[in-house]
Amino acid sequence: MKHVSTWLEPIPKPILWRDRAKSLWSRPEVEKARRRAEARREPFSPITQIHGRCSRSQSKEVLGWVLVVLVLFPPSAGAAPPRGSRPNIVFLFADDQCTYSVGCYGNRDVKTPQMDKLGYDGLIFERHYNTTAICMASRANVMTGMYEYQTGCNFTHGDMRPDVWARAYPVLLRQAGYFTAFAGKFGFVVDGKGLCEGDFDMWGGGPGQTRYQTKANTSMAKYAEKYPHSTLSYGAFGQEAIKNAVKQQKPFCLSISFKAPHRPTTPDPRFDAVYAGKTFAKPGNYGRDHAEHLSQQSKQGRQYPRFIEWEYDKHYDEVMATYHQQVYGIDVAVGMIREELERQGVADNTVVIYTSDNGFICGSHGYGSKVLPMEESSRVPLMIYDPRSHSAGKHLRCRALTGNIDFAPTLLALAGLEAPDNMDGKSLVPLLENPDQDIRDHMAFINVWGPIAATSLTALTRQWKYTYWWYRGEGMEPVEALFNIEKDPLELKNLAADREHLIALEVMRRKYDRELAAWKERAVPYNDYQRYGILFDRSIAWDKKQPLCTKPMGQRIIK
Ligand SMILES: [Ca+2]
Repeated sequence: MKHVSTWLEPIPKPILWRDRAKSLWSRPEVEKARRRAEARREPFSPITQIHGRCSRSQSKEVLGWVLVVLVLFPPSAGAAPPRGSRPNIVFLFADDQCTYSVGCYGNRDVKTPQMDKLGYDGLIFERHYNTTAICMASRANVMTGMYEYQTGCNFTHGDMRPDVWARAYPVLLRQAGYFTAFAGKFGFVVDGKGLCEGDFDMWGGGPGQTRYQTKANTSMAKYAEKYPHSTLSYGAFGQEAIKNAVKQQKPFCLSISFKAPHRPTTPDPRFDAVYAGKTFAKPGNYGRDHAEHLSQQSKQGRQYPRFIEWEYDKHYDEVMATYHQQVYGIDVAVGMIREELERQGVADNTVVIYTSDNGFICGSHGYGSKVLPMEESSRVPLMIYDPRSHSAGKHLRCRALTGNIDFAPTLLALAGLEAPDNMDGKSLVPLLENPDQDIRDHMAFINVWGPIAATSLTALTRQWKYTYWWYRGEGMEPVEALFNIEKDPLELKNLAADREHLIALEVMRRKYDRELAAWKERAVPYNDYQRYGILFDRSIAWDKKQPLCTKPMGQRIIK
């Protein structure tokens, strides 16, 4: 395979001797000394710190190169502007990207060198979920730190209210002095404000699904000549935003929401060679043979027919090649952004987060698409690199249960701000220091989109996943699903009827009830979030639920 840079416009590189000096600075003994000094909260001087830890010749070599760099690049020319202890934040967000599209999550068939590097530089999260696995609702979760029943925002339910947006992370960070930039699919509108362009210092966002053709995205059109496909145009936007923020000497929060790999499949043709003719290993739960133990309710939505409609059954390799090719484009854009952080001298003070708004089912259990609670749909990649943290560079993985509601509190914590009381999520910053701990016992996964029979609430813990499929009718009866995700991540065995797991079942029922109680207590009184407090209740009889099922769900255009 060709190296990534062969497909890209040449990016200016530092000249060779500067690279050499940088490589000396990154030697393990120098890095170790730097970390020791950091732990003691002392300024780091490589000249004094490495003395006695490297050989005399190594020390002289380092000193020589340091002097050369200092003469030709005096600190005022390329150094990061003073910004106290507040880091910059880069939040990178894919659309419909599952964990098995990323190499560092174990798929050897895919090429994601930049995503892998980000994960290995930082921390890879193994149990990260979107609390709702569909575009609009998930984006509202991320921005506000709240479950869907508090954002009041999803397709078929309604737009976001201005008072909810007023406590979203971009607003709060800008109020705190951050330079804020956004590009890509905003994903929702705020009543009376639309896309909220005026709440950002730099804007490359667009309405609806946005377009794969860069020139069709009005706010991004200036990048179209060089990057006609939108994915790399977002890399270029990110580079410009970083340069602008550095010029203004402000800490910055750059949020980019890529359109890829959302269907309709439209990969950048410059990457056509990456997966041409490739055969992909199918997941261990691929196909309808692995669907018999899943509820009939979960088969009422469009996910079940899409296994065939989207040809996972007959043309798996071709479908996956274009899917992974779109992810490859994002990977290149991630590299463009990280290179710019280095060029501007701010990489050491910038936290980079990479994740997706929902996962994607590509033939697992004979389904396609998203929305449902199954792992391929609800669980997504999450890599966070905070170069100042103890987990950085140690190739660590975190198994704590985390969710998309955690981003807003995390970004605020990074900026030294307290999360408002309305937020349901928790800061992930403690995990960056100690990935072995937990930040919560359980969390909810929500689906109130699609046919009402397929709606459901799920309780998650680090080990277990419990879903109550409440709907009765058309030959269906309410049914429970219990999966041991730690031992059975492919969800091949529903343990709800297994006598050996009665205790686990009962424990998860209680956690489910607690999540539902929170729903009833906190759900907004508008946009149709109240009735699910009754429909999802395990103790309420069907005859009380049935009248609530006749109410139609909204008529919005669904994507
Ligand atoms: Ca999505």
